[in-house]
Amino acid sequence: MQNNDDTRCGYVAIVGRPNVGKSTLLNHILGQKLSITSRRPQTTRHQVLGIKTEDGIQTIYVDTPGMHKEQKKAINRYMNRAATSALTGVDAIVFVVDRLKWNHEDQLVLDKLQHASCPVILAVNKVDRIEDKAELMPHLQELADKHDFKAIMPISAQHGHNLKELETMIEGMMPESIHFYPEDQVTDRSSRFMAAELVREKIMRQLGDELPYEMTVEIEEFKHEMRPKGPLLTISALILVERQGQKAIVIGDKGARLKTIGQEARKDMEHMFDAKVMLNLWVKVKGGWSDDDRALKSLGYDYSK
Ligand SMILES: Nc1nc2c(ncn2[C@@H]2O[C@H](COP(=O)(O)OP(=O)(O)OP(=O)(O)O)[C@@H](O)[C@H]2O)c(=O)[nH]1
Ligand SMILES: [Mg+2]
Repeated sequence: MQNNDDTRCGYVAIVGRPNVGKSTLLNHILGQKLSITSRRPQTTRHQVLGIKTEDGIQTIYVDTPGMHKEQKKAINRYMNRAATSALTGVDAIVFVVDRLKWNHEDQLVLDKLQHASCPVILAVNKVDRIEDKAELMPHLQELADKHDFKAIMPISAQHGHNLKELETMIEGMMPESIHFYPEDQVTDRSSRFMAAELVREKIMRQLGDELPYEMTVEIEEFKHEMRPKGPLLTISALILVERQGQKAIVIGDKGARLKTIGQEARKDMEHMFDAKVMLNLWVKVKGGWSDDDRALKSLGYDYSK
């Protein structure tokens, strides 16, 4: 921890509806993969901190689940709550939207932001995919009329467009303060959490449209050993689904899909943990977990966080 009067430190919430590119933005700013991403909405389920300390400024980014209207299940209520709770106690908010598409869920997020007591930057993401650039300017003007944004910035989280400018603006908003985290810490999440998320990401990416949203991953074993050739991690993960049919989908023909999921997750884990990884995956049916508060809690969906 630093104790210098010149240091600055603060929190920045990254919010928006599902699939607009919030986690991609966090990862790009941090320069490493901390939060999982996929082309499916509702990929992020928990708050994930990304901590960046540079030139005496510590910026603590809070990635959040996409806010959405559908609240039928306990897990959806959990996700919306995890997103909304990030709006309080932060020094800045980055509200991410997808190009020129403004829908009722963007409006839902904006309604929540009206109560925020800190400045809001609107980041119009995925501009790399706008074909007719002439459409952008009038749209930005329309967005400007919706709220008193501190700034409206067209960005591409994936290609890095305008991200330096965005970061500089955010850093300028961080208050004078001692640093809350050691300089080399990049997240608040445990290695077990990261391992579970990487498996979930590969499932989200592999399963495309037949994807069971009703799927979660629990780490049962996470063992670290020193071997003559270097460190070895043995990780056993349980993939929980709601129904038998979903189990068959995750496993795939003769186990082919589960094998690919395992290979891809292991590759990312070896990179993340800088160790050899032995990954064991199992799939189990546990009906009703996604709408059961107690089951959610035991699976790490903790409302107090
Ligand atoms: N072309 C393009 N695609 C992007 C950009 N940013 C994100 N994406 C893609 O958009 C999809 C969603 O990105 P995520 O970062 O997972 O979105 P999210 O807002 O975190 O989504 P949830 O966690 O579900 O709320 C992924 O396929 C990304 O690769 C961008 O700047 N340009
Ligand atoms: Mg996300």
